[in-house]
Amino acid sequence: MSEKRPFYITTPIYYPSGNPHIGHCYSTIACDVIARMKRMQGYDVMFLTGTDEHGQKIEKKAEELGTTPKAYVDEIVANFKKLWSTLGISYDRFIRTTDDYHIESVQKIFRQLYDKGYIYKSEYKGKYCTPCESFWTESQLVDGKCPDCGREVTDASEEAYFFKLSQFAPKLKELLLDEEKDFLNPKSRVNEMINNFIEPGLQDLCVSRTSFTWGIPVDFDEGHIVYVWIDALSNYITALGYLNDKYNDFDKYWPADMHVMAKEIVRFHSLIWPAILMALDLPLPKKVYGHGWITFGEGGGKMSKSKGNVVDPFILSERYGVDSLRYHLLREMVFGSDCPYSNEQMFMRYNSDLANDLGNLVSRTVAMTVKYFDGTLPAHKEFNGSDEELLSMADELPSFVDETFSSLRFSEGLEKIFRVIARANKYIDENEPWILAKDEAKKPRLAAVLYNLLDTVRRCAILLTPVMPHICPEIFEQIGADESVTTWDAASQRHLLAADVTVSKGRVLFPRLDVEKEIAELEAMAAPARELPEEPLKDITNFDNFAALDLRAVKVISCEKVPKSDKLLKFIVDDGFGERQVLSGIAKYYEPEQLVGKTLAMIVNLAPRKMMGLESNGMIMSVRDGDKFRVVEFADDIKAGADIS
Ligand code: ME8
Repeated sequence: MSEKRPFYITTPIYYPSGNPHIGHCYSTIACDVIARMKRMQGYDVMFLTGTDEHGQKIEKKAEELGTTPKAYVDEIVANFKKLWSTLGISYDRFIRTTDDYHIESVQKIFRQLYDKGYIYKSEYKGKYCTPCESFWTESQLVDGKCPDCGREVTDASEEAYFFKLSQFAPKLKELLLDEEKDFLNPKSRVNEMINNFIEPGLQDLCVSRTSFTWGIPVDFDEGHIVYVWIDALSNYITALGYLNDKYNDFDKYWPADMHVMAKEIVRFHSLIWPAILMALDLPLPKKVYGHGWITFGEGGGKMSKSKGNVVDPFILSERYGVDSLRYHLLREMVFGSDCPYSNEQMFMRYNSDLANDLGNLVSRTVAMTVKYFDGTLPAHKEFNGSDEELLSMADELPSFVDETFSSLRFSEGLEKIFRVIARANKYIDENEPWILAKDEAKKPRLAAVLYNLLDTVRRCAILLTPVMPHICPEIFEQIGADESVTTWDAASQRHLLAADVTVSKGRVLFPRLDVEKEIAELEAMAAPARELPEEPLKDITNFDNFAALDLRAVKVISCEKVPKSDKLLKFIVDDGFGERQVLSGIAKYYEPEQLVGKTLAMIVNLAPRKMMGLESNGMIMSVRDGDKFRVVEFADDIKAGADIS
């Protein structure tokens, strides 16, 4: 038996500096589709994803929230995993850069690079963008700001280790221009890398920091932390067991077949990463793909957590189906370009492609098979030349889908599948089964028409399985296709369904959406949730209860702390009729002098109570402000004793 060929595909490892959003979903779904397709094609797939958990940004965020970096990331990583499970992401391995085995390997990698003379110690002076964890030279800044995200950069100067990136410039240029290797796609990124980074002269890269601690320590020089990108990029090999005992798959899966990411981090994957691998004497990944951004809102720009314009993938997949969301993202995004995200566009696409074309084709075909043949087609069928166009269109699909999906050109591949689906719908109208059904002599022709339709659905659904892994099995069930005829190879062959296939009616796969209604509902959900007061509303009472309370404005004559109590203040107030003593538990929020002379609200007819041995005659009213209380006060010209109603 021949060994399965290995196939190794990776997503970027995401920063858990905020919860995952639609942008992260795109890269991850894209990789999932390729991984699923390759598995169907018989490859032994390793699909890796994970989280990039070190660095100053995470350290700061945790500090702001008063927690530890690890506790902070643990929670967000759990959300990433939950989302991947919701979206049916079939990753084989999930790496966290805080995993012990990864830390151990990175320390060894750093030491190897140092021992081999590719890392040296010097002083770093330059600009640093904290959100991007990137160092920049003055000349790389755009209007004095970070060229990636446009934010402020800060001066940084410290003793640091440097990686001799400059030395690799000629080899990197050769790699990028090697047409046969076709290392980086789309090609526009090749020019970008050469013109923006290699031609101006690659600088050596600062690869350690001493100004924060949340990272992997350089194990031979205390106080130095490995630069987060060296830590992060190494994940692609540490996750296979490179320089650790956790896994033992390095020889099997390395070099990676594909690293997938968006354009802003292509620089790290097509320059720094290959240079590190060259320095380590390791083979280079075969392909690097830098797709565009899903953008959101009028200004465009990469949708990110920091801009707050996030569409919730949990809500979308729950309301419209995971497979619809997967389909939409892949169908809309043209590889290499940015793609604005719009719910409206998603609903239109859903209605036209999924509900009208695919859903309708399946339900009409199954319904007619049930209606005209009680669900089981007769063996005797009459095919004719007019069937050829539909069948040959389907013949062309598998190789085209393989080629386009494998190079992240999902929209092209999907468009072609849906052209066949549209052609099949037209084939129904051309053949008018409802007319054929009226004439017993035409039943063999009717059977052939329905069989061609069912078999075309089968072939399309096979190719759609990686994109819609939840719905396609339902389609197979409805059209009576068993496992033996739904393999990837089976998509290339005509007429594999049993000649006497039996269909079974199922649920409506894609119920039509009322676009306006859905948009309104999503908008309502997006409105910020109202923060409810801590105290729930009390039961209704009658007017007499209210009228029984005597509420008055009172003037504070004196105020002092009650000895041995950190809560109580003792007031002497004028209630308009005379002076009285009252206590109030607001000592934590006011210095006594602040309150003298103020006009406050008070319930004056409560029965006297004793607190800390002192009598309190009434209750000063205060209002909750978060976890504090503030007195209810009036303007000075309100007279003592004025009643409140
Ligand atoms: O850069 N459109 O992590 P990150 C499309 N930790 N893709 C998007 C996107 C959008 N609007 N937003 C995010 C990092 N992505 C590093 C990576 S790898 C060794 C280290 C996807 O959380 C896209 O793949 O900022 C992008 O490159 C990645 O998330 C950035 O994720």
